[in-house]
Amino acid sequence: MVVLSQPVLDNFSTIKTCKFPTSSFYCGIPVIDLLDRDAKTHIVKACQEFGFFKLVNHGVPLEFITGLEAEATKFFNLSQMEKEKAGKANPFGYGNKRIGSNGDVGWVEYLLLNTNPDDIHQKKITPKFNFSCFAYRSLVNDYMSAVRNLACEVLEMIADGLKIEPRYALSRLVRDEKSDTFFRLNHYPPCPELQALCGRNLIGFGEHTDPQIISVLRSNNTSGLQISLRDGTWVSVPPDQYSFFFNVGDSLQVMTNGRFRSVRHRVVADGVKSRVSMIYLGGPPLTEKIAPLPSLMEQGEESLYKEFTWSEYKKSAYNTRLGDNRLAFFEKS
Ligand code: GA4
Repeated sequence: MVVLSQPVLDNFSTIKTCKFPTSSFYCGIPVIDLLDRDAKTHIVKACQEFGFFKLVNHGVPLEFITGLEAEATKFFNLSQMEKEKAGKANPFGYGNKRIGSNGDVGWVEYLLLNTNPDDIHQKKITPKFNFSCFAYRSLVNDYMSAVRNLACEVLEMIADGLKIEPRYALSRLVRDEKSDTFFRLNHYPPCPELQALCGRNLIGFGEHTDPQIISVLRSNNTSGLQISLRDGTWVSVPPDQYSFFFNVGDSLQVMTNGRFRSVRHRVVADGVKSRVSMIYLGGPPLTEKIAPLPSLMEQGEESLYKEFTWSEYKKSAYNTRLGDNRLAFFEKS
């Protein structure tokens, strides 16, 4: 048995660890080529079976991605004092280890942004927080608009694949100027001490589902992302810095009346390498009603969920712990 010395334990005691080998990769992750003419069929299948897929040939210019990653790395390399000048992630700004406000922690530091000027949470932003002071404001804008377009293209392919009408029924929600979209830059520092001491890795971001419609993730070449399969088995996703990974969120699960699966996922910090990821979390406007799309419902099919607006769902989600099943409160019994 390995006994951890007290200082090492003190540093990590509240953060969970995991003995999962992050380097034994699962080879069954669906890979969709955007240029494939059957892409929409493959996307629908992947969203039903996994709630997750990798997209290649996506057309987002590499310089948008590498430029933003370089600036994010510069930011995370600043001193703690400099980073804290971004203001606390309460709820938008810089955060370190604490995730949300209900006691969750992880081996992660991050910048969390929201693009909706109407969000009541925005009022809580500390006066110090002014994202435009960062050199990469325009890089974030270029990246966000390219990824938003990509997310819309994928949502329109989903609508086509599911025969939803009109085909912009889903994409309009994230395209809307009032779309409640989040953007998250995460840095998972390596933790060699713990790995050397007991062969365990720290949980960077605990298991959860994303509340929004669709999430688009890009990371550097460090592993760590794991998804839960339908049978509950956790598998490691091979990293690929040139591709995007798409997650179905809770709202899309509801809008497809459970046909699509909001995927549970988590991130395990690497023992030796830093992981940097950027996630676009495409959400609807706050006032939007989240319900199964009428053109998808078969005759006599009933909604599995009670009616709610995105604002109601978000409010409820922010009162939960990271790993909770947030949709359970809205399921019809
Ligand atoms: C999970 C997905 C997004 O990262 C996020 C997270 C949010 C936060 O970090 O503030 C939450 C989490 C996420 C769901 C439950 C609540 C809120 C932390 C948490 C414990 C930005 C989001 O939208 O929901």
